[in-house]
Amino acid sequence: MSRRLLMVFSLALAAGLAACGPADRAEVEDAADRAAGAVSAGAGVVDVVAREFAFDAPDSIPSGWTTFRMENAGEQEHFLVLWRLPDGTSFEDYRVEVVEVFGRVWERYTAGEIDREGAGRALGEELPAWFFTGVTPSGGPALTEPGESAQATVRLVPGTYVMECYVKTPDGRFHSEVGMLRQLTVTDESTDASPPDADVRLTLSNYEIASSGELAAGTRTVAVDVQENPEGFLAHDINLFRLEAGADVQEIVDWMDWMDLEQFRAPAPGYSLGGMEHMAAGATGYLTVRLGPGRYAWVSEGYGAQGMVRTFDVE
Ligand SMILES: [Cu+2]
Repeated sequence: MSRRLLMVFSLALAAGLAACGPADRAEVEDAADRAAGAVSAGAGVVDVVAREFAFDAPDSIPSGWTTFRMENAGEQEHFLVLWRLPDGTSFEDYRVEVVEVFGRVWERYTAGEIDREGAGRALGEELPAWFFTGVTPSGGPALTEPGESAQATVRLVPGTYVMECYVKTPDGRFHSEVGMLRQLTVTDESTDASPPDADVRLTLSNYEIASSGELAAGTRTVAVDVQENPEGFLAHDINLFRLEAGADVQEIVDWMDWMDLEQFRAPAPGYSLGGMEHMAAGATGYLTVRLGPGRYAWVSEGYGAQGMVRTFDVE
């Protein structure tokens, strides 16, 4: 079953969302960060504030290499995944043909009228074909703890995109359903920005996370290459967690299963530090993160149980 199904629902949509200007980042980065490759404000940088329950973000941005800096100003975990809609499909089409249909199926599932398998089957039958074949998962900053910021650099082609977070509230409502679903237009004008240099590369395949090397403490940039994606609709992503003493990686893997009615509800059982949201096969994105000494885990949403988990230590 796909995660992309999630991009779905949310009748609440962008209607109530106010667009705010970029956050004031003057205080944010220190000299060490800049030396280590963090971006400065300017062309190709988009500041987004995530909170309960909205993205404060621009409505329109240039295409090309783009760095999203997402600050989580809320009290629950949030992420920002970008879905590019097929040409000729509008955000309103998406709302009516995908969001509303998903909402009705999910209602039957939560009411116990259908089980998990039945819900998956119903979604496969009732969502439009373009949803499965025409939507391009385009990355974005992954799961991020309240009070933290995450930085992800992706290459965007012009088009109409959906920005979404579908973490669930403690009582089980998808964030996208209560406001974290928003349209983003990517224009023909290009940022002319270049991708950052990477310290380490992660390669995502079915079903493995391969790493080109070790990460040291400091501000580091990780390239994420999606080599292949499974059949169906759930493309690979990667989420970074810092493991506090006593943390159970299996508990995090179990939690990252949005189709389970009890899982994927804030708060997560680990300290989330961003990552790279779902991307199409062949795509590369870059995440930049500040690492202190400690134990960490990369976890792929939905595929941790198939082996897409990797723990590592930073000295
Ligand atoms: Cu959220």
